Order: sequence, then C-alpha cells, then structure tokens
Amino acid sequence: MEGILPCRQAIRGGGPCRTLDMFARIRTAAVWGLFGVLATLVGIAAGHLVSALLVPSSSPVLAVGSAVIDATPTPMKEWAIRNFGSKDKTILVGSVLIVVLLLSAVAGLLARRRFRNGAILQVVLVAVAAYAAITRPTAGAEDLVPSLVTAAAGVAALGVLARLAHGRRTASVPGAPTGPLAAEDRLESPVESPVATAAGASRRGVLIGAGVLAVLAAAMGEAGRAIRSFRARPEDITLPAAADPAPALPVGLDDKIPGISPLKTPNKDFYRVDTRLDTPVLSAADWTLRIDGDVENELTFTFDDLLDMELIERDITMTCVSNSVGGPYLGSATWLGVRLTDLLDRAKVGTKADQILSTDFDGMKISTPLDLATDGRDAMIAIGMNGEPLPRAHGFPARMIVPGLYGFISGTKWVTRLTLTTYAEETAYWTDRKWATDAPIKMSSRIDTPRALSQIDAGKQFIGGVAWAQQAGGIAKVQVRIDGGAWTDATLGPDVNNDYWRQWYYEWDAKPGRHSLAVRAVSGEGEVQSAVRADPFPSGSSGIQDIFVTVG
Ligand SMILES: Nc1nc2c(c(=O)[nH]1)N[C@H]1C(S)=C(S)[C@@H](COP(=O)(O)O)O[C@H]1N2
Ligand SMILES: [Mo]
Repeated sequence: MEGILPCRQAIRGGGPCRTLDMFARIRTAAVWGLFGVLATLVGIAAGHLVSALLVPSSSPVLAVGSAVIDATPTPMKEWAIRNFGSKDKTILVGSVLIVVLLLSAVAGLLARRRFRNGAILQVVLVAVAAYAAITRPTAGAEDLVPSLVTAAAGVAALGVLARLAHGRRTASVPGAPTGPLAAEDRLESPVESPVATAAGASRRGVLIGAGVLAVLAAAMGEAGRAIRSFRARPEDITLPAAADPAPALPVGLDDKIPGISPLKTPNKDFYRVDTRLDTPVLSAADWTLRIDGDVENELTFTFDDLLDMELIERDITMTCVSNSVGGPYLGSATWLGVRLTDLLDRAKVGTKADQILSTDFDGMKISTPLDLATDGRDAMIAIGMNGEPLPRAHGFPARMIVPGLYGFISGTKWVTRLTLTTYAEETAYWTDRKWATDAPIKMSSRIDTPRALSQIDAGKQFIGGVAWAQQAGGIAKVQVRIDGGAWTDATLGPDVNNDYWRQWYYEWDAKPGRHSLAVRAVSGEGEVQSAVRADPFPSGSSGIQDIFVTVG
C-alpha cells in the first residue's frame, strides 16, 4: 500500500520518513474529504434555497427523505415510530445527510487525483435526489430545477476548492498547469499535502476560500429556512359560524387533576402523523376538491363553495393506528366542515363503489370504506379546527375527518380529490403496505398522571387520564387496578359525546414503595377493554396500560 512505500520526496526537516509520510497522507485525505463535504453542503443549501422559492417539496434532501419513507418496509417504520417516536423524521433526515456527506467526502478524495471523478460522484448523488424528486406522483419538470442547482453549485464549490489547493501547490512548481481540469491527468505524489506543504500565502487562500464557501452555505441555508417559514405563514381567513354548531364544551377536569390531558387539545399540541418531511403550503384560493369515479355527476368544489354549504361543527377525538397502548398519538378537537354525505349526494354515488379513495395535493392516497363513512356518523370535509382555519400541519385548507376510524383510513389532510371506486380496483398508500382496510378505532384508555416510572409523594394522589370508545356507545366506566388487585371504578369527567374521549380520575392513598397502576375502559355497550396485547400493525394496538411508580 501507498502508506508503507518509501519516501519519494525529500522531506523537509528530516525525521522518520514513513511516519511523516503517513501523517501527511492522512492529513491530506482529511482536507480533501472536508472539501467534498463542504462542496456538498454548498450544493444542498443552494438547492434548498431554490426549492424554497419554487417547489418546496422538491428540495433534494426532502425528496430523498420522502423516497426513503415510502420505501421503508412497514415493520421498520413501526420500529422507528416505536423507538424514536415523533423524532423519527429528524433521525431519518439526519441519517440520509450522514450517508450523503460520507459519500461527499469520498467525492472530495477522488477529486484530489482527478477532479472529474469527484465531480462525477457528486453528480451521481444529486441524480439520485433528482430521480426521487421527479418520480413523486405530482412532480413536474420544475421539480428538477433544485437538483440541477444543487449539482451545479456543488461541483462549482468543489472546483473552487480544488483550484485553490492545486493552484497553491502548482504555484510552487513554476510552469506546472493549474486548476482542477489541468490537474486531472497528473498522478500526484500522495505525500504532497496541500496544507502541510503550503507556502503561507496560498494556504491562507485555501482557508479563506473554504471559509467563504461555509459562510455562503450557511447564508443560503438560513435564507431558505426564512423563505419557507414566510411562505408557510397562516392565511388570513375568517370562517363563518356553523349552521349546525356543537354544544358548548363542558368544563373538564383540566384544573382539578394536574397533569391530565385537557378536555380539548390545543391545536399547537395536537399530534401530527403523516408521511411528509415538510409542511405543505396550499392556498385556499387555488384549492379545489374534485369528486369523481363511480358518480353520476363529476364535481369540483372550491373553498368558497364549501363556505356556502351548510357547515357542521363536531367534537371528535382522533387517533393514529400507530398509537401503542398508553401512547401519545391521540387528540380531541372541535372540527368545522361540510358533511361528507352532502358532497357525495350532490355527486350521486353509483352502485359499484365500496371505497372512497381520497388523494392529497401531492398524490398521496388514503382509502376509506364507503359504507362506514356514510352510515350516519359525522364524517366531514373539515376546514376548521378549534375555532380556527385548519393549521397547515393538520391539512389546510381542507381534510377529511371520519369519527371512529383511525386517521390512516380516514383523515386525509390537504385533500383535493375523492374518487368513488372499489378496493378491487384501486389501492392506497397504507393498504399497499399491508395495513388493514377496515380499521375502527379500538376502545382504549390511558394514564396521563402520574407518569410511568415517576416518583411521587406518599398520601393523597390523583391517578388520571383519558379513555375513548368511539362508535361503541362511548365510555360508560373507567376502572383502575392497583398492584394487581381488584378493578375499581374511577370517577368520570363530563360526557361530551360518544365520538369524544372522556377524562377520568381516581383518588389514591399512596403508601411508600413501588406500585403498579393499570387502567381499562368499559364502553356504553358494556364491552370491556381487551387485555389481549396487539401491536399497532395492522389494525391498531390493544392491551391494558400497566405502569410502575415509586411512592415516597
Ligand atoms: N395527506 C395525508 N393525510 C394524512 C396522512 C398523511 O400521511 N398524508 N396521515 C394520516 C394519519 S396516519 C393520521 S393518524 C392523521 C393524523 O392527523 P393529524 O396529523 O392532524 O393528527 O392524518 C392522516 N392524514
Ligand atoms: Mo395514523
């Protein structure tokens, strides 16, 4: 290997030649690796900035991340959600970035010997991103632009760094060709470290060049972020009052039981689950909802059309199928919208359809059983959440809400199309990944306070939380079991409606020591929450939450 070859160069300053040789070699490699990383960061920042201006979801990093999400097998997704929770996406993007930066370091190393090879690797990396961006269901030619910019900026930055490094070196070898292209065909001595052997002035040149590029990357990254957040500011829309309003929400146990979930979940605290890495920015004025497929009249509704229809307001608890027993993916809000059946009645659904295939603005598809969505429950196309327009993260300008069904078969955010079709004919995102097609929310209950594994004082303590049994007669009872003893009735909070969770609490005389606390719900139909453990996949978790706390 090169590292143990005898010195081919006179080493200034003497010393054991091989050690110096190795040392210089490693340093050279590190410098060129960093050049590669820096060049890629410049490219990514430029691409991200341009995509912020043009098509935010086509940012090369996001496009690759989204492609990875879509390609991740269901068990791995489940594993990631279980182990990383809502940080799963940060970790995903972080991992993608690490892989990209490692390969970029390789590109830097390649560029040292032959600039063209490094540039080719950079372009290959960006081509993967371009492919991911262009194959999104609704992608157009403009989605290629950020990738092209990324490639151009990355290659240019690497070129600048290579030129500075080689130029500096060749400056000390009068008459040698300069610049990355000229350097291409020369096999340089691996000993020659651009930094180690630099004459003071040119070494400074490399450092200044790298510093300028780093500042440039940071500035473009920050500009992209600022533009994105400016474009994502909420639209100034005043929603009309509902023709069919929800009754005033009763006073819950919020103030009585510290640590309990508030009866209504504030929008900013509402869980968010979707396949996106960005927050889509749609405009209400441009938005339309198309109804097609097995219908007599294909129709298109604008946002204003919806405002002109009869608006209903309903208190509904939503849950994600990925929520494990005792988990956080659950929230309760007041939704304002148009009855789904009012829309479907205008379109006149045919006799063949058994599913509503809803599509979001980006082509993401969710399937809902037609019979359940139209069985008299308050399914709606919602435009308001807790007295405000939908937040962008929750589907602005419009989404579907179907009480009693998990979000993945009913809660389509940023919805733009409802196609009446059959399960035999058309499949959707999660059903393609083997999740259930028919998934009613399973009755469950959760202990909010005390927290699992926490330490609390002895004496009078409240155990409290929420329980839900949508479409099964609501919650009739919640029972608590301490240290494996008998199930004892807890006190219930106010009854909002059967589609809404119910708060509960139990006053406990806590004695010092370690204790187990369990909870279960009983529905209005007399059904007792199942103790059979099931994972979220494929149709929702079941089992009893049983936690440990230490008293004293
Ligand atoms: N367009 C779109 N809608 C979507 C999803 C998605 O990935 N894309 N995720 C669904 C899932 S799995 C759930 S649980 C709910 C969550 O809605 P929330 O984020 O408003 O709580 O949205 C549903 N709607
Ligand atoms: Mo979900």
